[in-house]
Parts: sequence; structure tokens; C-alpha cells
Amino acid sequence: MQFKQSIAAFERAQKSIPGGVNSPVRAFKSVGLNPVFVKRAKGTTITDLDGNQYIDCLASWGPLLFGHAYDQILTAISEAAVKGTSFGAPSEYETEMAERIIKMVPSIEMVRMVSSGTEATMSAIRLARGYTGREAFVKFAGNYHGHGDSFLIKAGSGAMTLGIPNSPGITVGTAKDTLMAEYNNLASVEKLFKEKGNEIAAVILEPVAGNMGVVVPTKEFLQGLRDLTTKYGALLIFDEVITGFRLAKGGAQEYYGVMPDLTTLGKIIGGGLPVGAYGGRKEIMEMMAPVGPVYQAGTLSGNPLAMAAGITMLKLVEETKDLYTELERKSAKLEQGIRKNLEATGVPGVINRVGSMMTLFFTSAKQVTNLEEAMTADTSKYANYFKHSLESGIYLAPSQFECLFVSYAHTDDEIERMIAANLQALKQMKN
Ligand code: KE4
Repeated sequence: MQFKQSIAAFERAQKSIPGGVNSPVRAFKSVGLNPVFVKRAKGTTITDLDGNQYIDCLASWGPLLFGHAYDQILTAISEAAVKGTSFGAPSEYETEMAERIIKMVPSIEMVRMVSSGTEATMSAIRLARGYTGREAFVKFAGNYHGHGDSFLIKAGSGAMTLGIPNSPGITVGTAKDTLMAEYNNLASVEKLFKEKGNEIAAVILEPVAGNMGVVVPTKEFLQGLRDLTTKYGALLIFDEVITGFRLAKGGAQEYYGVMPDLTTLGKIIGGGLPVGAYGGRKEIMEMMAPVGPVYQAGTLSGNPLAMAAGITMLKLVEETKDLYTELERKSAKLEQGIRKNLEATGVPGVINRVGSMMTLFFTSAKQVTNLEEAMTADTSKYANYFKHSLESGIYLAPSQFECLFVSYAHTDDEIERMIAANLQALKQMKN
């Protein structure tokens, strides 16, 4: 493979955009490569500027559950576009989207649309503070909830990848209200509640972590958080920006049977367009302006094109009867294939998977159940693995601390090709 056009494009982009990218993790810094610039994508195939083609395992970081440029989504967007691209006034697209989310996500009785996952989580924390009258909230080391000030403390995803989990620019005043706990460690949360129980407005978490790589919650952990937050009158917020509609129609809360007070959504509900949402019980959500006093707004919130794409996506989720059984079957097949390859090559690794989200950690640790254990992964090994995979036509997340996503569009043949490419990359890493 040659990357001449992408290299030139990246040089050009760096003159006008910081780092040449509009989101840091896209710069391929942690894998030490020049990012490929995408020319087009369809289904599971990405084509870069140099004409190289890849099987896509990133799905634009999660949204593309049915693959790129899905015909029904394209049609919905174009049919909406000819009627106007933004009204700044209510439209029935928004009501239909809200009704679908309410129907599918068990704990949501009312929902507000925004334009990104970050907006959703920022708004959910503000709402929890307004609803409880308390200021502090608990997050977990390694969880990423977008780039809102109060979250960029021991954050995962790109912040972790680039080694800036505590970003400059966050004031002491803001940081003091963000209490840190350890994922899968209920005692670390109990300790905070014992010390500051009546000051804590909420506990927010990724119900299955994806932003330190995939880390699976123990059942006791999620249920324990539900019990603790109820006991102390704090809200439990599930950040389902990744897991929403990916793990089940009703996301992780349906998959694990634990109901949060608020849920944040993004990615899949936009069908590839900019959408976020937050929702929960009516008596909480009605704290939001213009009904209640908690303010949140957005020029493009509920944008008709994004709603048309999202409505079509949620229709597809509802109508595809074998969606989750197929996602599970293909993902399990990929996981088993990689496990066999690890055994065959003797390369040490831990695979964490829930449904169609998984991570291969290059670590000799026995397990990865929290950030400390995730950090034992050898990121230079991952960079080497990523490079070999890319050159054999597999497009993975350019970071050890992210997810591989299987989509409904992946064929069995592509899963076989991913397993074969994994074996080749593991062998090349050993040389
Ligand atoms: P956005 O603001 O990027 O739409 O959503 C923020 C967000 C919130 N919550 C969770 C659980 C998330 O995973 C995200 C965003 N995910 C990262 C990748 N893991 C986005 C990729 C990027 O930053 O470019």
C-alpha cells in the first residue's frame, strides 16, 4: 500500500486545522502513522485518497450499526433536505424521534435532543445538579463522557490516548466537584458517599466502558451503584453514547436489567449525523427549560436531517429481527478466531467483549477490569499491530484504548478475513 495522497492531504490540513484534524484521536498520533484520509465509504468498505480499501472495524467510532452510506438512511436524508435543512422551529421529525427513543429505552419517559454526546452528558450533569440541588458528581477513571470541562479528569478515549487525561484549561473550581472512583470497585464509590453523600448530585458511568478499551462491568457493580445512588438520593446516569442501541434495543440498561435515572445517547441515534440526547423520568426532565429552570439550548438541536437519519436508524433497529443475534454470532466468531490466534502465536493478550464491541489488549495481565489494568497494555505493540492490520486492509481504532465494532453489514467472509489478518499481524509483530 502507498499513502502519498493522504500524506499530502495531511500536510495541507495541518496548515489550517490544529493537528490537521477536527478530533485529536483521528491524527493517528498514538500509532505513529500518517492518518489515512477517507475519500468515500460504503457498507463495511472504506476507500482512502490513494485508492486503498479497508474493512472498517471502527464504524466512525460506533454510529454505523448498519455500515456506511446505508441506502435507506441516504434516502431519508435527501428527502428531508429538499424540505429544508434547518428550521430553528419545532418539526414533527423531533417528536417522532423522541417517541421512538421513549418506546425503545426502558428508563426514558421524556427526552431532549442535542447535537453531540458531549452536549448530552454536560446537560445531564447540569440537570442532576439542578434536580438535587447538589454540586459534586462521581465519574470513573478511564471513562470518557466527551470534552465537557468537568469530565476531563482522568478521562479515557483520546484524552487518555494522548496522555492528557487531565486537560489544561480546567479550573480548580470545576475539578473540585468531580469526584473520582475506580471502575468495578463499588467500595471506592461507597467511600465517596460516606464522606460526601449529601453533596453528590449524580454518579455517571459508561455501563460498559469503551473508552479505556472495552471493560465489562460486574453485575454487582451496576446494581450496587443503583442501590447506592438510591440510598443517598443521587441520580444514576448511564452514558450510553456507545452502548445505546448497540448492546440491545434498550442498550446496556436492558442488557443488564439495571435502570438509571438519566441516560445519555449519541452516535447510533444520529445514523452518522450529529445527534446526542439525554432522557429520563418525566419529573426529572421537566426541570429543563422552558418548563423548569435548568437551561440548555442548541441552534441545531433536533435538526431535521439528523432526525430523519436517526428515525430511519431506529426503524432499522426495530425492524431487523435478527440484528442482535447476528451481531452476537459474528462478534463471537471474531473473538474466538482472535483467541485461537493468540494461542497459536503465543502473543500475550486479553480480549474483553460485550456484544459487538470488543478490545484486544496487548498485556500479560490476567484480566483488564479497570483503568489501572488497562494501562498495563503495551501501546507500542498495539501501534505495531495497527500498522500491520492497516496494511492488510483492516481499519481498526488508532488507539489501544478504544473499541473494535462489528456491524450488521459485516459478512462472514469479512470476519474470516479479519481473523486471518489478525493472525498475520500477530506473526509479524513477533518478528
Ligand atoms: P461526542 O461529543 O464525541 O459526540 O460524544 C462524546 C462521548 C460521550 N460518551 C461516550 C461514552 C463516548 O464514547 C463519547 C465519544 N466517543 C469517542 C470515541 N470513543 C469519540 C471519538 C472522538 O473523540 O473523535
